[in-house]
Amino acid sequence: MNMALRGDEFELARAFEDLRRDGIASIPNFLTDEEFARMGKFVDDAVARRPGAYVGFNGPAEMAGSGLDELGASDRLHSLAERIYEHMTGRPAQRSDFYQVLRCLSGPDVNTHSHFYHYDSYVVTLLVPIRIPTKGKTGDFLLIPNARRYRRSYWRNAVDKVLLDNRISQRVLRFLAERRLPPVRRVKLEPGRMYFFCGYRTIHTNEPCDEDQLRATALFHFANPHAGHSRGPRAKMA
Ligand SMILES: O=C(O)CCC(=O)C(=O)O
Ligand SMILES: [Fe+2]
Repeated sequence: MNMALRGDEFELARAFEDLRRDGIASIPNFLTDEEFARMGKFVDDAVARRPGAYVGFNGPAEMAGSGLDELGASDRLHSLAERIYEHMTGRPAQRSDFYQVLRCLSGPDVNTHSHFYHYDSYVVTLLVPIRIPTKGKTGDFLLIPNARRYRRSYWRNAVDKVLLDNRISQRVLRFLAERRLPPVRRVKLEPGRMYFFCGYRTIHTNEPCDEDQLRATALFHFANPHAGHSRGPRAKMA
C-alpha cells in the first residue's frame, strides 16, 4: 500500500461502503485548515475581480498559487485517485495527470452553468467544495449513480453522451430533480470534505445557487479510458 494513504485508510474503507450504497462518498477533513483557507481566498479574490460572473479555471497553471495546483500534483491525491480507480474498476491504475477544473458560480450566470446533466470522460471524479452557500438555494449536487457501464469503444461512449445531451433528456432529468423524484439523488455539499464518485458511469450536475451567493467547487478528473480520442469541440464538461 502506498505510504501517502496510510492515514486515510480507515476513512477510505468506510467511504467505500457509502459509495456502494449511495454512488458517492466523502472523506472528512481531507484538507488542512491552511490549505482550505488558501483555496478559499483564491476563489474570493477571483470572484471579487469579476463580480456577478461565472469564473472558471482549467488546468493547474490557471490556478497557480491557489493550493489546488499543488494538491493536483501531490502524491497524496494521486494515491487516493488510484486507490479509488482500482476499487471501481478492479484494474491496476496507471499514473496520469488529473484534468483539473475550478468552477465559481455567482451572479446571473448561475443558471447557465447548472442543470447540465452529463457523464464525465474520466473514470474517477474527485470533488472539493470550497464555497457552498448556507442559505437559499445551496447549489446541491445531483446524481444518478452508475447509470451506465464502462464502454469498450469511444463511439459507444459517445452515443451515451448524445442520448443525454439533448433537450428532452435534460428536461426530464431537471423535472425529476426539481420535484425531488428518483432516480435523481441530491447531496448537500460540505466544504472541507473530499467527495468522489464514478464520473464516467454517473449522470451528474449541480443545481444553481442564489445569484447573490457563491458556489465554488474544484474537480479532479482521473483516468480517461478513451484517451486516444479528442474530446471534440462540443465537450462542455470533462
Ligand atoms: O460543480 C459541480 O458540482 C460539478 C461539476 C462537474 O460535474 C464537472 O465539472 O464535471
Ligand atoms: Fe462532471
